[in-house]
Amino acid sequence: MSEALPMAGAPAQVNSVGLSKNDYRGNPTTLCQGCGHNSISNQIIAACYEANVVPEKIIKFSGIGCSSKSPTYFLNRSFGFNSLHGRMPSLATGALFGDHRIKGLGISGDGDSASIGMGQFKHAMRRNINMVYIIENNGVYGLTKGQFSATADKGLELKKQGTNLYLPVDICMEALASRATFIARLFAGNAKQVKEVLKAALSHNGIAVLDIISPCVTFNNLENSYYSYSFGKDKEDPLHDISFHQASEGPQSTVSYVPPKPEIKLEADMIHGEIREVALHDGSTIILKALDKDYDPTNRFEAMRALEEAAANDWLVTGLLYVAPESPSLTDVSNLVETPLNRLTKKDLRPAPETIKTINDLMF
Ligand SMILES: Cc1ncc(C[n+]2csc(CCOP(=O)(O)OP(=O)(O)O)c2C)c(N)n1
Ligand code: SF4
Ligand SMILES: [Mg+2]
Repeated sequence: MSEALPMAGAPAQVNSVGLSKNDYRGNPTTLCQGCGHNSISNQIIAACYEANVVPEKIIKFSGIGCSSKSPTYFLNRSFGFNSLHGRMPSLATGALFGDHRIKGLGISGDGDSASIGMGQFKHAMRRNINMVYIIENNGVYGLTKGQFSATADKGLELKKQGTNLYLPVDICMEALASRATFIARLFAGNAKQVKEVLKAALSHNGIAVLDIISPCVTFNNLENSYYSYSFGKDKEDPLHDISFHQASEGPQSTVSYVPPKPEIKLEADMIHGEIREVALHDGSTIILKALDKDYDPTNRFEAMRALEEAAANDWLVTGLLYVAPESPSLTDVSNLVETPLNRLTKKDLRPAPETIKTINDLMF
């Protein structure tokens, strides 16, 4: 759907935090034209604008790769840090621990997360750090000229690389095994779905892993590759339709992400039947409607089954695969004081003289 052009001289439309869409943009992209990563950056801008995110409350992280360059192309008002290759999760863990009021937005690649960074990736999951973790997955190391990554299909033949001999790593499967609390597989060519799931992910308290198939138009866009636009378009099998739903639009018939805005009165509009509602921590809700089955995204077994079935049939199963909305995040279980650690002064940290005396008396 194309955006309506603003009228000359008309004030820019603003969201409920008083920002226009331009306030969410970044620098012009330097990636190849048609790269899936650019589509994802555009949806990040749209999702943050529509979800009324305050950019200063987001911190951007990335590793190394074409994908990891992306944070420069959105949210110019947010702080960001480009880590070493594969080291984004540990850097993010430290920073988010330093200020627990901030939400992380991490962009990584399949090379960055599934090859060199796999160990780091898994520990970020089990710690449930408060971050949206996007893997822009194209099956190759785009930045270093298209070598096979750990997610490349077995048997894939690329002109300069020959044949890939190894079985692929499935990022969603790894996330599920590592106890991630929000897992979605998406396709960069399905902009609306990417945007709606991103909005839900931004509301999730804990780690939200988005494995977004993002074709590399330069090094991996063969017709038969899992990571090509043509494969994605032909074989995509959405778990649920996704649309943004306003109460004024009448009875709800599709999957919706509903932001916590007072004017939306969901209850009156919901139809019953094959609808699954998942409440997120900030009061927002995602509602899912299974297309051909009653898909329950809170059921780990069902998520595993959906992934196995898709792999066996060469489907690209997309949508929200799994969510555990009640799981405490790293900062919830860490018994932190209300003031962020990075705002505590020496005075706050120094024990009172009587406390020091008690400790000394115990020791000596
Ligand atoms: C420690 C280290 N090893 C290797 C590299 C070289 N290198 C840079 S980017 C990259 C792979 C990037 O692939 P991916 O994360 O999939 O991103 P893409 O470019 O495909 O988006 C590699 C191997 C590096 N920069 N640092
Ligand atoms: S080389 Fe591939 S991944 Fe890198 S910018 Fe170009 S299309 Fe995108
Ligand atoms: Mg890659």
